[in-house]
Amino acid sequence: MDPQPTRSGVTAVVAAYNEAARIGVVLDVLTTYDGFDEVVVVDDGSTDGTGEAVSAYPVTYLRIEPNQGKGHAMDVGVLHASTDLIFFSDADIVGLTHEMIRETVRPVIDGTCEMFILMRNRNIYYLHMLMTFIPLLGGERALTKDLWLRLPDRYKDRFRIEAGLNFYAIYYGGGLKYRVFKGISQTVKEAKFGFWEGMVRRVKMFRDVISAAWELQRHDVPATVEARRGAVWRIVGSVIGMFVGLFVLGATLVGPISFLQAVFAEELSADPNAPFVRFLLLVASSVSTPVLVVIGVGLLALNGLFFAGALIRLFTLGRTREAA
Ligand SMILES: Nc1nc2c(ncn2[C@@H]2O[C@H](COP(=O)(O)OP(=O)(O)OP(=O)(O)O)[C@@H](O)[C@H]2O)c(=O)[nH]1
Ligand SMILES: [Mg+2]
Repeated sequence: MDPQPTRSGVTAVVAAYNEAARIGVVLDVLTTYDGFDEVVVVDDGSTDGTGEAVSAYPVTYLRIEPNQGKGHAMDVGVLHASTDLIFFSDADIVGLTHEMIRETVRPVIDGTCEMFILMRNRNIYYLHMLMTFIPLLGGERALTKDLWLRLPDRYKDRFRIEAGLNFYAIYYGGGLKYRVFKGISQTVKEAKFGFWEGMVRRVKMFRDVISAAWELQRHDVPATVEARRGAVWRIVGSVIGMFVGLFVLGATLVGPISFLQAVFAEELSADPNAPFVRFLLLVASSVSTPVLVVIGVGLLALNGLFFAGALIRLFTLGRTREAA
């Protein structure tokens, strides 16, 4: 693979909705960081004086009216930016440091990945393995403007944005990386808006994330990945098929009835009339041994062929992808 060109210039973009009480803490850090060409605040129809809170800082202030959601506000900020790189930050975090920003931006500047996500520490993350199953939805992240422009507009909507970015960085970009940082926290919706309104907003956020993930899986998985998943399923299916074939052949060797009695001994001792075992015994007693041999060999041979075919497909798909 060709080495990635070094990317230049970083714009910090902060989407804010009613963050007058919290955005100052974030701007104190962003506006004193020496690696940003510009800090842009996109005020998305706030009604709490967010604009006045921002006016004390050397930032570019853009206002949208009325409120249109986080993804759209981020889009307005990115389209304003004239740099190759963007650093996003939520407006409600506490504990962000220059060192964290530097560590987040550096891998994207030097081309190690196309997006780097700064994950806030949560207690459950101590189980490192868990991170595989946790969606990386943190608002603090560095990425290329190119990646942003590659992402279809339907994902630049409200809280669909982070799921969309992650997916496109992995499947249509230079990959994503993340790190969990300690010492950074945020104000949750329930504290900002009151319990019930906060909960309603949280449910809407989940809805956005889930609908985006669903749509991404249905419409945006690249054809080669889709084909690879299909091949993996065929491999799983054919291995099960071969096991069934072996099971049937094993039955003919020992004698079908005594084979079933040995395999299901536990079930039969618990309930001599276990319906499923009774059914199998009935089938076994009515099928002759040569027929069982033909079925067993047939299952083994057919599934062996499926298995080999799927394996070859998987292998050739892998090669196509590497060459591309
Ligand atoms: N522009 C814009 N920004 C928004 C909107 N809603 C939230 N934000 C901003 O997006 C950031 C994250 O929003 P939060 O509501 O805190 O979402 P979260 O941090 O994922 O979820 P919580 O766990 O509740 O904090 C904050 O900086 C908000 O100000 C919106 O409608 N428009
Ligand atoms: Mg928050």
